[in-house]
Parts: sequence; C-alpha cells; structure tokens
Amino acid sequence: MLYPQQNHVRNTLDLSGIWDFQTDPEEVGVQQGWYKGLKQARPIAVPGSWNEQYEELFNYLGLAWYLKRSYVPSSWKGQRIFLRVGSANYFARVYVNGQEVGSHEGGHLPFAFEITDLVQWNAENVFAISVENHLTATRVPSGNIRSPLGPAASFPPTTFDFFPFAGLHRPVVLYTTPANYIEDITVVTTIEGDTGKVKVSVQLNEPFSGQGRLSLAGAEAPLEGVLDFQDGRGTSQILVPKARFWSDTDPYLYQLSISAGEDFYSLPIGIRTIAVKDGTILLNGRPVKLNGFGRHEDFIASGRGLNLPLMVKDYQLMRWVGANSYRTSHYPYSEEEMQLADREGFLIIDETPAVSLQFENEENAAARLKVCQQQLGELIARDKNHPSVIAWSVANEPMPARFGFMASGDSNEPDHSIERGKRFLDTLLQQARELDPSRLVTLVTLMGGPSSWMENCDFICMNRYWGWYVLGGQLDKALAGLEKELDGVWEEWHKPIVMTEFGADTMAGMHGHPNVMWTEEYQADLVRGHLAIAERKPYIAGMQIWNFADFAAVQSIMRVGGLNMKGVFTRTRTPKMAAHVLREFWRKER
Ligand code: GCB
Repeated sequence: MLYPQQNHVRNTLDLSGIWDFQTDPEEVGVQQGWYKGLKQARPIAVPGSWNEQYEELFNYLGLAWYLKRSYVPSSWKGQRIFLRVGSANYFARVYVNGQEVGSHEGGHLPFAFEITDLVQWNAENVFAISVENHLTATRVPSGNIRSPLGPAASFPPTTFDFFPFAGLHRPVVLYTTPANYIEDITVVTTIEGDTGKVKVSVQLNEPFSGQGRLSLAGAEAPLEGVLDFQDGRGTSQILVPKARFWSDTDPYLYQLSISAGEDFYSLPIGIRTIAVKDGTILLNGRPVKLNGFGRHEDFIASGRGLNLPLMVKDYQLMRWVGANSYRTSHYPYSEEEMQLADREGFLIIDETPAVSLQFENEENAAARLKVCQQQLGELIARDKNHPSVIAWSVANEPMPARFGFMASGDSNEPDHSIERGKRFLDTLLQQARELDPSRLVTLVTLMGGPSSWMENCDFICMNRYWGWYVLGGQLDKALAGLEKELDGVWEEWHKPIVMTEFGADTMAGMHGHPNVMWTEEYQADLVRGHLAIAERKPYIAGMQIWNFADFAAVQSIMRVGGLNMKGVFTRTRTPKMAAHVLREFWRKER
C-alpha cells in the first residue's frame, strides 16, 4: 500500500475539500441511487469527522453519504487510475459514476480500488462514498457490549475512552500508475561498524523477469544498485559506507529511488536498527529512552480528521517539553504523521485499533480476531518503511472478564477469558513478528490484568493509574505501590518496561494548596513522582504520559464536559503546570 506520489511518471489528484453530504438513517440510499447525486446535500469538509461539523450530528453514527464531482485530467489517458481513501471510520462503500467499486472495514487504514475503466473523460465524474460507524460487539474496537460499569457506563456505548468520531478522516486521492507498476517496496536496514546495509525488496503487479534500478541519494556519493526481477519480485542490497544513522537526535534521511519498467517510485528511508537487551531498548546498538506521550488524533471541529497545522504544532510542542517518542494510541495515525515522525526523529510505538478487546466467548473472540488480523496486516504493509516506527503494539488494554473494580460474576468460577485472551494475543504477536522480524512487538497491559499476557512481548508496556484510579489523593502511598509493582514485573520478566500510560485528570486553571485531585498542582506532582521513580530504575525504557492533550471522550460521570482531561496541554494546546515538569526532566536529557 504505497503512499500516492506525484513524480515524472505517476500522478495524483487530491479530492480533499468541500463535499456533498447527506445522512441516511433509514439506509435507503443504495435503493434510491444516492450514489448518483444527493437530493438534500449539505456541505461538509473532507478530511474531517462529521460529528463536530454539525451540532445535531454530534452523536450520529449511522450511515451517511459523501459525494464529490471532479474532472480527471485528459493527460492521464492510457494510465491506470486508482481511487484511494486514507481512512473512513468505520465501514465504507465506494461508487464511481454509479457503479460500486468496493468496500472496506476498519476505520484507520487506507484502501484503494482501480477505477480505470469507469472514468469519463469529457464530463465530470461522480465519486460517492457511504460511511457508517455503528458500534457493534464484533467490530474492532467494539461497542454496545453490556457494560459492567453500571452508572459509570458511557454514551455513546463504546468499550473505549475516546469519542467514536465518524466520517472520511483522511484525504481521498486519485492516483495513476503505468500499466505495469511497482506494487510494494520493503526496506530493511542493518548496521555493521560504520556501514549501513539497505536491503530492498520490490514487488511488481505482473510476473516480470528482467532488470530494474535502484539509487540512494544522501550519501557522500550517489549509490546505485540493480534489481534482478524473477516473476515480478526483485531484491537488492546497497552498502552505505560511513553511513549517517537515523536516530531521535539526528533523524537523517536518505532518498531511495526505484525504477522498474515504466514505473518509478521514490521514498525517504532511515538507516537504523532497533533491539532489546536485558532492561534496555537499543537504537543503533545504544540504549534509548522513549520519553513522550500517548496521544489522540483529536481537535475541535476537525474531530479525528487530518489537520496539518495542528500536526506541525503538536510536534513543536512535544519537542518543547523534550519528548522523543509517542504511541499511536489507540489506532494507526495518518501517513502524514508517520512521515513527519521520520523527519523530526520521533520513536513510535505503532498501534492497531484493537483497544479494550474482550474475550467473553469463543464466537465473538473469533470474529474480532479476524478483524484484528486484517488490520494488523494492513498497518504493517502501510508503515513498514518508516524508520520512526520501532515497534508494533497489537492491542491496548485487552481485558479479562474479571479484574479489579470491574469484577463481576461468581469469583470462584475459573475465568476462561484469560486463557482465550492469551491465545488471541499470542496469535497477533506472532503475526506481527512474522510479517516484520525487523521491529519489536508488544501489547499494552492494563492495571489488574493477567501478567501471563506479557509473556511474548519484546518489551513490557504498562498503563498504570497509581494516584488516580487507585489511591487517588494519596500520592505517597500510590508511588510506593507503583515502585513495588514495577520491581515485581521486572523480576518476573526481565524485559525493558515502558510506562505507556499514567496521569491524572486536571482542570486547566484549577489550583489548590493542598494539591487535591483535579488541580494542576496534583497532576504536576503525580508526573514528577513518576519520572523520579523512572530515573532510579534502569529497566524503565520509557515514560509516556497519558495524555499529550485533553481530548473528546464519550459522556459519562467520569468525563467532565465530555472530555478526558489528562492532557498536559489543553485541547486547544495551552500548557498545564505538568508540561513544565516534563521540561525539567526531559530537556536535561537531550
Ligand atoms: C486507559 C486507556 C485510555 C483512557 C485512560 C483514562 O487505561 O488506555 O484510553 O483514556 O485509561 O484516562 O482512563
């Protein structure tokens, strides 16, 4: 799934802008031919979620139609033409000039359909996409499962703690390729002394046998290579003497270009390795700490939609506090985010949409596993060439049926979901390892969850709310509890530990002496306490605060104004006191 690119051979036409839009709560659109035109259309921005563009659509998650008319340049005649959707949350069906061309499940990964034979050259083309985000038990993430939380249950009824924004969240693009084209490229780098080895595998769309060419710019002298294709597959290796290795402090990118037949594709690459040894994560053989955040793609009005100025600003703010890392909690972020991370030197734990998985029975678990496998495969296909991506996270906080304060049912009965969950999660970890042996694999565990689920991770990720959900208001005791738990996990697994979440909801501007919960002082002290512990524990390989910024959650008695306020920045990106604490700790490390 190569990112569409404009070069001397390939073309792109970005259809982002104002589209026609109409909701279809009765689901009559297909029967009434809405893909040809919308009778009661109103304008909507693409990319963007619909929920914050119109007030009465805030909680609407049903079917809706997007429609755009556009000419296709006549200079594209003779090329293959594809329509590509960057992300549509959750299920989308695509129509071109009245014909259905395909559908896609899963809200955060791109999909494309060839539309060459459907294009009209002397008239506008009609591109229509229907999208719905029904919350159901066997989708990933899931919704509408009976909540054990009782009065704390949320609306809309998600299993996860963020707003289920719906719509076309990333650009819709037309792109071309020559008749025979480069379908996929895989770049794997290794290091020997000061030499970088760049191994490139190229897959063509047809079983071509013959030669292609490679070149790498950015080294002292341009480097060239030959690709010998057999049945459409060619591999080659380029050696880069005295290579400049990609890292968080020097994110140096080389430019790799590939020519095969009539096609050409070029992409930035970084030469780096990632590994774990004892309690450390090694970047290019040297220990590195992942300091940063769990984040969300979330902002006022644009919702989960790609927002480029916000993206640039967020990177600048992360740099300002001295962060070098984040996790794409709880779904794959845009391709543009990953490109920026490569360029800015961020170390990414790249996460699938498998948040809050449950394993309540074999049937639902089997249905969810299928969706998880599809999404994990699509994610790795999309992001495998980004040097910034150092690890795949196959799930966030999978849940056993009984744990901690959510325990229900007869506790003398064995909890079969633990063993069922273990099989499920091991399957995903194994899949990630097979698809990409060059990166680390992990999953993110929740407080009170079974320790056995950590067994097959390269490093341990822990979300822990000591001082918030547990021992709130009692920071001394909470921090002692945290320290004890961390030492216990280290003793058990002897793997590096990244705290992928910790934090406190904080109402910006609320102060207190004493520093009670919800005040800025409390969050600042909680963060300080956690970072101080991390400094004393060599096996802590990273501290990622929950969350970078306040974000839209679902409504419940837990979320004031529908917001999760654990951000160290507000939703509009004003720093809270905790942001300055991060600067104290992290700026001195860089
Ligand atoms: C978690 C979840 C995250 C929530 C957070 C919270 O453990 O992974 O999605 O937003 O807790 O604030 O409760």
